[in-house]
Amino acid sequence: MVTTSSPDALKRLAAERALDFVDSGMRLGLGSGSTAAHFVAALGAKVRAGGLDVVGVPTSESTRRLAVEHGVPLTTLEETPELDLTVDGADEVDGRLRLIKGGGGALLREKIVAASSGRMIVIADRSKRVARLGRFPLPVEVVPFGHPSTAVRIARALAGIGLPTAMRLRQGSGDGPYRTDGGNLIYDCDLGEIPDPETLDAALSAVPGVVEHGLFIGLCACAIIAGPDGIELLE
Ligand code: ABF
Repeated sequence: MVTTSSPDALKRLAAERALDFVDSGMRLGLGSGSTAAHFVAALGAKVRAGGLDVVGVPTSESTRRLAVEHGVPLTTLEETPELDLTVDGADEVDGRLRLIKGGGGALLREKIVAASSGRMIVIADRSKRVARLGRFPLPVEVVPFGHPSTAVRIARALAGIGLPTAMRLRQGSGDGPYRTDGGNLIYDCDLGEIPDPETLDAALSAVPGVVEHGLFIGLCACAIIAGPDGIELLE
C-alpha cells in the first residue's frame, strides 16, 4: 500500500512542489531518475491541460522517452544553449547543497544541463539528505580507451588526498560493463565519507580519461526535500 510516507510518495510530493517554480515561457532542464520522472509526469499533465508553455532538454534517453510520452515539448542544447531552470533528483544532498549524482548513470548530461541553467532545483525524499557526502558510492565516468590505466590514476588521486581507493567498474544488465548514453564507462568509488568535496572535485577533474564525476558543487540553488512530516526547502 502506498502511504504519504512511502519513498515513492515522498518523491512525488517533492516533484509536484517543484512545479511552483516553473513559469510559462521557461526553458527547462529535465532530470533523470525516479524522482525526476514524477516531475516530468506532473509537468506533462500541466502542459496538456493547457496551463503551461515550456520546452525541456532531457538529461538522458530515458527521460527523453518519458517526456515524449507525457507530452512535454522538447528542445536540445544545440537549439537552446541557455536554460532557465533544471529540476533533477540526487543520490545525496548535504547542508551546503553539494550533491552526489550519477547513481542512474546520467551524470555527464545532468551536469552539462545543470551548468547551462540559470537555476538548478533538486527534488528528493528525506533519505537523500546527509550530514556529509560519501556514503553513496561516487560515480566517475571515464572514456573506454585505456580505462584500467585511468582507474589506476583515479586511485592515485584518491590516495593523494587521503581517501580510500576501492572502486568497481559498473556492470550492465547483460554481459559486459554498463555504458552511459555517451558510450562511456563508470567506476563507482567507495569513499565512505568525503571530508573536502571541493578538493576531491579538483583532484578527479585533473585525471586524464575522466570525463566527469558525480560531485555537483556550486550548481544547486535549492533543494526540495520531502519527509513524512512535510517539505523542507534548503536554499
Ligand atoms: C538522477 O537519478 C541521478 O543523478 C541520481 O543518481 C538518481 C536519483 O534517483 P532517484 O530519483 O530514482 O532516487 O537524479
